[in-house]
Amino acid sequence: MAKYQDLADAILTGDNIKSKKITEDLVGKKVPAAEILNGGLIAGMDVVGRKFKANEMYIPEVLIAARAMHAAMDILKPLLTEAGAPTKGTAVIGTVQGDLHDIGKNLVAMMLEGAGFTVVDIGVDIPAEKFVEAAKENKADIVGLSALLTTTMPSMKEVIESMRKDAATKNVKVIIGGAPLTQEYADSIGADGYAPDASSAVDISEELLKKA
Ligand code: B1M
Repeated sequence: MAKYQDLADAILTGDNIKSKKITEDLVGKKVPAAEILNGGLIAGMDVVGRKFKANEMYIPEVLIAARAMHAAMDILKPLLTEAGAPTKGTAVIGTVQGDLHDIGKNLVAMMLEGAGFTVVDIGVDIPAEKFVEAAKENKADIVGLSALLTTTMPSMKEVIESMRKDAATKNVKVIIGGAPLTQEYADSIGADGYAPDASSAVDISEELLKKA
């Protein structure tokens, strides 16, 4: 029987055919989906995240690893939902209003998913009220905002203000990221966290939920 390490290696090398095949094999052998997720997928994505942070892996390789992870997740998702497998938390993520850049946001979504979060990606050009709505609907623990344009950064403040005004979302943690952003900007608009890159977004989300 294929081992978890083989699955983690398939993710790391971006081999989507192998990751699908190994996952099918493990599922066929009645290995619980949550074990496959933790032992293989999350373990593999953890290495991807660390290598990306250390500049030992680059964006195209990370995207290929993501494809291999998604090939396996397609098999596991229905089983995990059936089994009610615990997740680290639910993250709603989107690019703010007026902004169509989504490559960075997709990387963050994929890293969070790979780390064991349930991710609800609500897309690009998302107005404040949609973030609030999605946070409520999905009982989000984290809301992630991405912006790549200096002109759309102020939309992040609007989202945070709208969330803080609503009793159902006022305590939800908000993290922000995107090339023009800084920790100072995050502090100035009342965000709970700022992540300069996708793997830091995972670290910060985990830290924030530990403190909550
Ligand atoms: Co645009 N664009 N673009 N563009 N574009 C930039 C951002 C720009 C810097 C290019 C430049 O002029 N040098 C510039 C912004 C200037 C500014 O605001 N100061 C710019 C501009 C001006 C524009 C248009 C206005 C151009 C025009 O039409 N005149 C227009 C705006 C459209 C709109 O959004 N309304 C536009 C359009 C586009 C394309 C559609 C052509 C395309 C986007 C395609 C897509 O995303 N599907 C595009 C692209 C590709 C870029 C560049 C070249 C690359 C962006 C990217 O994907 N980087 C960019 C120049 C550049 O950055 N070199 C540029 C790779 C990505 C992995 O990095 O998104 O930073 P990044 O994400 C990182 C981190 O920032 C962080 O993690 C990621 C991974 O490590 N991160 C988060 C991101 N989101 C996070 C969220 C988090 C945490 C971390 O928590 C939730």
